[in-house]
Amino acid sequence: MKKMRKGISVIGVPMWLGQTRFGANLGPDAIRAAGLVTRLKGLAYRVSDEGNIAVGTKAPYKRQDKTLKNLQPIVAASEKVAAKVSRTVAAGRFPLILGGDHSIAIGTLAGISRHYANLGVIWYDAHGDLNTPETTPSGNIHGMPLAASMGLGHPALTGIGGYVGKVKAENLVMIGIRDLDPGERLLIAERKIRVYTADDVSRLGIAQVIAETVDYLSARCDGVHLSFDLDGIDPLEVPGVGTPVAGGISYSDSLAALALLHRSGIITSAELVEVNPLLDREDRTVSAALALAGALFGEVADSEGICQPAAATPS
Ligand code: 6HN
Ligand code: MN
Ligand code: MN
Ligand code: MN
Repeated sequence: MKKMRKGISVIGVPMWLGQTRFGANLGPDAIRAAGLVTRLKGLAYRVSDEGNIAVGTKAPYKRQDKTLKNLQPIVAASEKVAAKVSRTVAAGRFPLILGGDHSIAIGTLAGISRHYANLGVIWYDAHGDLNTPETTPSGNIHGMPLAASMGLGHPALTGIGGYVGKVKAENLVMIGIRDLDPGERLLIAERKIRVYTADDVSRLGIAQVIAETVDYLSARCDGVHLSFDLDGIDPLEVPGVGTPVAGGISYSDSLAALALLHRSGIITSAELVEVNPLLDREDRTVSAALALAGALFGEVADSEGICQPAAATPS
């Protein structure tokens, strides 16, 4: 299992066409403006801000497939994201991708998985994002990235990066889930995907859920990507997301989850998605994204770590 690396590349993907609310495109720059790079540098990482990937920003096209909205600009952006992320991994750096809506995960996983035989994925989200054009209730592609990455859905999406099948069902752990469409439930049951719902987290405690996840993935995977959708957290605490679902994992448990993942050393890439600054005038969501990134890289320490807050797992 590769360890967390010292060089971090921050890559913004200002995509909002995977859903319908303008503003998710402002996520990357809002998180930067709040001080992300300085904060990570303060933890003794070498950080390079790679800027934003140029993505389509046109308002949704009028005449288009109602089950695959804005397919063309999303495909074009995903190829660019995949290429950029792949170069980052090849250079031995940790890719930290800032969204943008969750459709960007199609590109990030395409760029990352080619470097691993068995990429593990932690999908922290209220939703499954396992829809296909056949099962989608909305036509929004941000509800499809995990299915596409497993090879299910439109060929233009499943084939991003020039290969099909980035994530195997048995290498996936979903955490925070509380809103699934019927087709998604079926898929989870059929493929026996490991799921911890928000209720499971309340019942078991976040420490146990993360401990089980780390044990499970470290036994079978050669790298682990964390795909963190901010709507996994309770929207009463983190309201700036486009598709909020009541309940969810608390903000403090979410920080603890990422601190525990840091400790585990298993995370080799990560993305923070669905931050929409326009839906949160108090900027709590942007602050949360910043604190979550800090926790993932060792900022939030338990009492043992107070004297060595910057102690990162050596690369
Ligand atoms: N996300 N399951 C719903 C859909 O439209 O397919 C919601 C998807 C939300 C996706 O939050 O990344
Ligand atoms: Mn999502
Ligand atoms: Mn692979
Ligand atoms: Mn979600």
